[in-house]
Amino acid sequence: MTALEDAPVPLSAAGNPIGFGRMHRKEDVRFLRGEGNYVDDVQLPGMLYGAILRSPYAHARINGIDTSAAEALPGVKAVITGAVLETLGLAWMPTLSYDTQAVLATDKVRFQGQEVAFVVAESKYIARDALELIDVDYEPLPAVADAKKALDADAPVIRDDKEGKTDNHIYDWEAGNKEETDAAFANAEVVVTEDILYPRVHPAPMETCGSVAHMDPTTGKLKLWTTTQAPHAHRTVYALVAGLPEQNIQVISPDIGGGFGNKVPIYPGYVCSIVGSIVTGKPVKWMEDRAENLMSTGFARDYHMKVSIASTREGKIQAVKVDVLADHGAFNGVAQPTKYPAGFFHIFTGSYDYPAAYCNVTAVYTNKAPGGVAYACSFRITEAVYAIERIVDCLAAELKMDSAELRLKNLLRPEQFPYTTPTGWEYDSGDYEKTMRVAMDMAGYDQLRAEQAEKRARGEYMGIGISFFTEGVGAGPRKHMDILGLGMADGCDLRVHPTGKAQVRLSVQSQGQGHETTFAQIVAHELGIPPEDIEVIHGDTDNTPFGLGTYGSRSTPVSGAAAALVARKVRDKARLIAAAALECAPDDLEWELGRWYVKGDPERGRTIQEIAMDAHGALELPEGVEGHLDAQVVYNPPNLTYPYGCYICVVDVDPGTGQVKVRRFIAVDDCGPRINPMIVEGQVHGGLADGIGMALMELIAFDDDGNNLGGSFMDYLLPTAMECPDWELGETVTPSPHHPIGAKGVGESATVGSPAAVVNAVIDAISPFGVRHADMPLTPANVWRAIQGSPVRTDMAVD
Ligand code: MCN
Ligand code: CUN
Repeated sequence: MTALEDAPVPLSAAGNPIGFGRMHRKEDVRFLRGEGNYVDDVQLPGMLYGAILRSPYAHARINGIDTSAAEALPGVKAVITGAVLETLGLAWMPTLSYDTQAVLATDKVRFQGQEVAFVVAESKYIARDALELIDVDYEPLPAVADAKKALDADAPVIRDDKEGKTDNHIYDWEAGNKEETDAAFANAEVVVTEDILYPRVHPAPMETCGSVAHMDPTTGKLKLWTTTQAPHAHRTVYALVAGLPEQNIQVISPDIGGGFGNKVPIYPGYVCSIVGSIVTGKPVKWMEDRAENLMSTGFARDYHMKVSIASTREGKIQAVKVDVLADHGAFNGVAQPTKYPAGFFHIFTGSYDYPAAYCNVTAVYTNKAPGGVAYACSFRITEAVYAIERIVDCLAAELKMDSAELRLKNLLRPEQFPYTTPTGWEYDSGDYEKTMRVAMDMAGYDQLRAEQAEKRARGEYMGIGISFFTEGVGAGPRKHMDILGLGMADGCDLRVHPTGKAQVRLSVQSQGQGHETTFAQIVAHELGIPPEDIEVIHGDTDNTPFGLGTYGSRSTPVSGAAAALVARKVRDKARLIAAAALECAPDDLEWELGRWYVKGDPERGRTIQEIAMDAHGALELPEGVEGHLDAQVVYNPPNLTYPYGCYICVVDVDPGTGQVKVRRFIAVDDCGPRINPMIVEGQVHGGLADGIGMALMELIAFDDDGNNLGGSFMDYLLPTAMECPDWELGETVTPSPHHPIGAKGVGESATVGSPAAVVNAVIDAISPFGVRHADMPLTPANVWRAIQGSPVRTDMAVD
């Protein structure tokens, strides 16, 4: 491993920064050699294979299920239906949320791809063959895939399993101050309103979801290798919902090939693999294929937003309101750990200074797969950022004002922090204008506008789009968040071995974010032990302290704080031991990276490695100091952290074909101090690609009968290097005041912030055709339609 040149801290013998700085990822040694250990790599003696029979209909009554032919197929060990689950007391899904969902459908199927039966067989091929032999007597029912139509009086009632339910309405919820907002709108000089859709998209991680369950019939211990971002939360939820004894459940999430939120929820397949193992007494592996992943696991967004903004003629924003119709699919199975039904949507007021805001959200059931949140989302902040950044551009168009000027006029000022938003959130720190100026300088904003004007005169359509976003990450203070009553706090254990090498145990779980490297760097930064001497252990409930997992970019804000604090606790203990060894008072000692030394006599000191040996050795330890060099903490975050950034996108649009070329993308992020700038840049690169994908091509589309039109990567388009420019990244550093190392999360920033920049750029490019807004995805056909004055279509994926 070699360090990169600009490491700002002392380097270890291996060339790694002892602390924060660029360092190649420790985990890449195995990933680059193809030696990662994913769930599908788990092989156990006598293992059987499961496959799920899924509904071909979006809505149909089940009049009967005949499994006899499948059971008779040689090699089939069990065929499990909802009726079988009932006898085991495992019929209901732990949805991590407010709804009930059968693991396997019994009365009706309510979305295409819903789980109906589970086959366990000697091979995955036999299991798949057996699915075809299961005879389900379906009686197709009218389906509704459109959120607005789902509220019509004559719409088919999807959730007739809920007693007394006669419509598809789920909830109404509101936040902010309606009276003040209405008053601001009534008195405003300028009001702009736009219908803005954030369409249904999917996280589409590289590794699909799956699990290997082994319920040992002799010990009663369940080992579950599974694609989860939250191993401890899953374990407790299995215990709570299925009544399995928690001490007998071990959840292991080994290497995970990407999560992006897709691996927060519990899926029926996980439960089926457990049941398969209980029934057969053997380990059972279930891995979904790509089509199953795209059609039935947690999708994201599907928010229909009517957004209004009020301002003075000079462009001072006075109020914003958003009226949302939220399509939750057939079950309100949104795996989002906030206490609010619409998640953190009410952080929708963005980065601007205005007094009044109000949102109301109505959620509906449709005959579509459940989910709605996941995909680098911070639980609906994505939708909120998109809404506000789009409507600010619409206001700029109405005022005929430059969109950068309008933003600069309204950004929160540094002296306003900590800032309480009109909907009650406390932003921790920020210097927004500085970040925006850095981005504008990098972009050469004025030259770009001059180039655009010149090109327009020649009939060429270039667009410049800005997005200034504020994220809220680091779930979270208990007042805002829980999972089925579990509060948000992360444990962290640190052990320094006699030879001065260390192990740090985390409750969070990496799916590609590089935790094995960055958490070693945090401990290195606090203790001076080289990062290559620190092993990071995670993803195994038997070997790590309790905590609620990785999502909402919470690992750095919460577990990162825990890691820093546990290292400081070890450092404090080391001081007492060093004082004993040096025969002085602890107060006489001073710390420098990796060493306690005597004030005024720097030659006399003990390195952390020497202290580790003393702690385990024959040294007479001072009164009250136990042996060994280790510590534990549980970190209870006092607030979210609020990273932010300014993104500028430059596109060229061909008005004849509607083709969009993203020519440049400037991204300036402020996530406080960067533990590993290279990893942060990697996170931003990925998120920017996500943003281009969502803005220009990604869509889970349905026809009127609820048929999913995007079951493969031929129709669900993902961006590749071909669609991405060379990213131009910048940074500003504004520490979080309440975090021990000032760091804010960044894993979702670019996904949250970038779609608006791309869409704003495309709309800016085609604004001469009178276009003020067009919905994502801005495929060539949709851009062309917008130019022709026709609405975009979101009922077709590839178009
Ligand atoms: N980091 C840093 N300095 C900071 C902030 C973060 O060096 N100031 C580093 C962290 O130490 C960590 C990485 O950046 O190695 C991301 O940290 P953080 O922002 O805390 O996010 P999490 O580790 O909690 O990751 C979750 C976040 C989410 S919620 C989604 S969704 C997403 C994302 O991360 N999914 C990803 N990025 C992903 N990246 C990959 N490769 N795969 C996914 O599934
Ligand atoms: Cu919402 S996607 Mo990330 O929080 O796992």
